[in-house]
Amino acid sequence: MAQNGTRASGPRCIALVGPFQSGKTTLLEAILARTGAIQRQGTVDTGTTVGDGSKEARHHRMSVELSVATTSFMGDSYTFIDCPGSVEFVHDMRAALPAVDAAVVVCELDEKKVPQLQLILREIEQQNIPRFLFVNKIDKADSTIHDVLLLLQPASRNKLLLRQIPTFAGDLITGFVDLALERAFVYKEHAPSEVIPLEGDALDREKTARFSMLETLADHDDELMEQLLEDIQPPRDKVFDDLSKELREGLVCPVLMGSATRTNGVLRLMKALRHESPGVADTTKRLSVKAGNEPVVYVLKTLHTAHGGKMSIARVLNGQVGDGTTFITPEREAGRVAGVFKLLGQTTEKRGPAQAGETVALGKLEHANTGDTLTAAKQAHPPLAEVAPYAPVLAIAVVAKERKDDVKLGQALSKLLEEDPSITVVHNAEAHEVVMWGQGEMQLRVATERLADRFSVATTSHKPTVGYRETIKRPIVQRGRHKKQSGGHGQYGDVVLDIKPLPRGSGFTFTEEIKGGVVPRNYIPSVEEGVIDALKHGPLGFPVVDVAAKLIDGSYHTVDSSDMAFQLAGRLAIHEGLPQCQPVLLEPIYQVEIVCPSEATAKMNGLMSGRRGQILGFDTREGWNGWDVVRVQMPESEIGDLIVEVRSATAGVGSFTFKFDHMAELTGRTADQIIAARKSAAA
Ligand SMILES: Nc1nc2c(ncn2[C@@H]2O[C@H](COP(=O)(O)OP(=O)(O)O)[C@@H](O)[C@H]2O)c(=O)[nH]1
Ligand SMILES: [Mg+2]
Repeated sequence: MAQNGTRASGPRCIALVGPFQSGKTTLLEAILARTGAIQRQGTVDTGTTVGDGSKEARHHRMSVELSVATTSFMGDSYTFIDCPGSVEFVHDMRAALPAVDAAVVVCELDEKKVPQLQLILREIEQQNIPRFLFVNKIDKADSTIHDVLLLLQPASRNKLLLRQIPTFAGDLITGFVDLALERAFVYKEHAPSEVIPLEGDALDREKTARFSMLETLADHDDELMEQLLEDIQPPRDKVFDDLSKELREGLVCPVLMGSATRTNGVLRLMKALRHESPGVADTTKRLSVKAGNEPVVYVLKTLHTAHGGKMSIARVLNGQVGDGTTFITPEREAGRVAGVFKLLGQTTEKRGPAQAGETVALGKLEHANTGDTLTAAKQAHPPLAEVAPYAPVLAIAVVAKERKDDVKLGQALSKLLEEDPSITVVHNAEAHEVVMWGQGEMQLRVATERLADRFSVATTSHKPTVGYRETIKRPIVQRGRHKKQSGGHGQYGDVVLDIKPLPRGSGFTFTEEIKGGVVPRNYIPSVEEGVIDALKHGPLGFPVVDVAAKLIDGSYHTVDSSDMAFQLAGRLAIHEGLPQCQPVLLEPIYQVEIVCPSEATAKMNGLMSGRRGQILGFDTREGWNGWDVVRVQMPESEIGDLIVEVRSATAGVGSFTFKFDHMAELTGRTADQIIAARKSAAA
């Protein structure tokens, strides 16, 4: 084949991305088998693939973190990053994308999966990553494949360009025609496809399809446009050059096809990557890596392995990295490399220094995090990319099964967060809970499994405590007298409080109007302390808010009065007064913004009415063809597992963000149940 003049050289780093279950892990396996990195092609169903090698991934039969494997093809090194497709694990992909030269977006010809494809493409578009589409599972497709572009184009912001068309025997797809090469191939199972003559019906279809491919390319190439208008056949090299150039510039997204399970179309994909994919030189330009001799690397993933300790999977973008290379970031010293490893899934192999373009695991960089830009230069390199995780949508409270593991749990959690920055941990001091926030049920389940398997901390989990409060609806003037006469020294404190409800959101105020020193000045702060303490548990069992307490009267005893006695008197007044003030439960109400494909918008209505939600309005989602935004108000307790239902109503793609809005009174049966539950928990 003619060599393309602008072909990138050196090691490549390619992301395999796409909807859940589209066949990325299987495709990686096929690539590794085809390029000779492994002897036998394993399968996901038997748990024998290089990707998904972790205990959790095998257990759930799905990718729950990215897998990295390096192979070589025709003298060049290629590292593939197999990214999980589930939205819950999307941060792994987002954080890895800056490092790659190109992405292969694996998809299926399934209308139901188009929104998921759109979601993934959006991430790639936002980071300007050159991308190919690989239409997988072609062995299952039928003749409707003619409509590939019709089905998939709406998901993509740039123009899809069909590079191959299938050939049929009856309804079965038996091979393909490569429109750039103008050659026909028949698929052979687990063997390279065979070239066959291009003739008959296939030739006619090839002519039409090739013309439309060239037309798409000509949109950005005037010379080609003229050639097409004058019916001149452009030279093959020019077509390849254009394909490569327009791919790099993000103008088009070439579409290839095949079957990962049968290793069909895999060699073509590798050749397309070899000839058309950008290399590290383009990527350093895209990321604005400063030229120089010093090493610059981007950390795309952090792992804590059972044996090797901490590993930072990193792409070398400039210079050379070896044992002993000492890195800094703009904020800190990141550590000193102890071991450079080649990765093949879970297998690590120690190797020599890594050159620009290579993707390797670096050992023992104690203070390097996912997303860091590291350099060994004296001056830190500005961050090449900043990928903030999405705000979490689901929380669980985690408790170590054994009390003695409390400290270990804290340490394990911090390692877990290093591995997956899309999880956050919040300590709820009021409820004495460690609350783990994440992107979905599966992610949190896997997180607790990792705590047990990898960090040896067994935990249990439960729903986090909702931030209920209570307040009062009526005022009262209440006396609180603490008096004890036992033997010698007695205790005496006596106060009268004017207790009043305050408007919602005011919190708490304490004032005094003591005349004639009936309560001596020095005891007044103690009264306030006692009141504050008593308000921590109101008559319904919750912290009391939106109350004013004014100290208006009282009495004291020259010998028996003390700070303690006045504190107790203050508490007593609250304890005895509040039950008579018509206490009422307050629950936190949140403003929730749900995003979903428009077909699912109507379902959100039903979802809300079942969850005491109130719809505030609908809108089309800006910049998202076929998506809506639904704004609702909803109690915190109902948001708990909302994501589970939103996802199931939207084939996994819907999501939401939320923020606290206000506290609202809650009465009736729901309130009674909450109060009863609190009482029995306290008992
Ligand atoms: N028929 C068919 N099934 C495939 C193909 N590629 C993958 N699969 C199956 O699709 C399922 C999901 O594959 P997997 O590689 O785990 O998808 P991932 O979630 O994208 O990594 C598995 O059951 C695979 O065996 C293919 O080309 N043809
Ligand atoms: Mg996978």
